[in-house]
Amino acid sequence: MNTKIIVTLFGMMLALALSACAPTGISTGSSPTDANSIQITDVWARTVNLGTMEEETPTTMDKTPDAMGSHAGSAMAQQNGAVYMNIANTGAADKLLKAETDAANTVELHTVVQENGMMQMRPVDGIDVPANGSVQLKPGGFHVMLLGVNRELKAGDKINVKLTFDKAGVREIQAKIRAQ
Ligand SMILES: [Cu+2]
Repeated sequence: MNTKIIVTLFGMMLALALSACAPTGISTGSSPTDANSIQITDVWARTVNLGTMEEETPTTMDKTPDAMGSHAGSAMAQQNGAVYMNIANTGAADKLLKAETDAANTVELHTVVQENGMMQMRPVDGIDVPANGSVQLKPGGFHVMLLGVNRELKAGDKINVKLTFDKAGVREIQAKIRAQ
């Protein structure tokens, strides 16, 4: 315990001494400039209909609410959505750890895996953003899962999304609602 503190203190003193010598400082991997190395673009979220049957529903052939109890029930059940985006990184490897939005009760980070010929969603503890690379959140792959969407998400609307990265910290972005 004591040696740990001493080593840490020594490390801090060494870092201070070195940064005093070099005006630009040392790249520690957690410097504030890391926030600038993450660029988030093409942020969009799927439209979510909260079960109110609107006149604009294009296909009525596949949905007959009164014919099936499950459909009638699903109108009452929670509606889920997803947010997609491209995350580019010009710096060291980073990781998206958390996503939040007030448009859903619960927000998770998901991936899609193929199991026994079925595509299944799985929660992940984070989404790696490679150094000097990018990761795309897209249908059929990584996505921000919105569980229990609490308002109608219509095409053209926007929702606020807060992302927390391991190194870049918190980024607040807006997702535009799109049909696909
Ligand atoms: Cu999902």
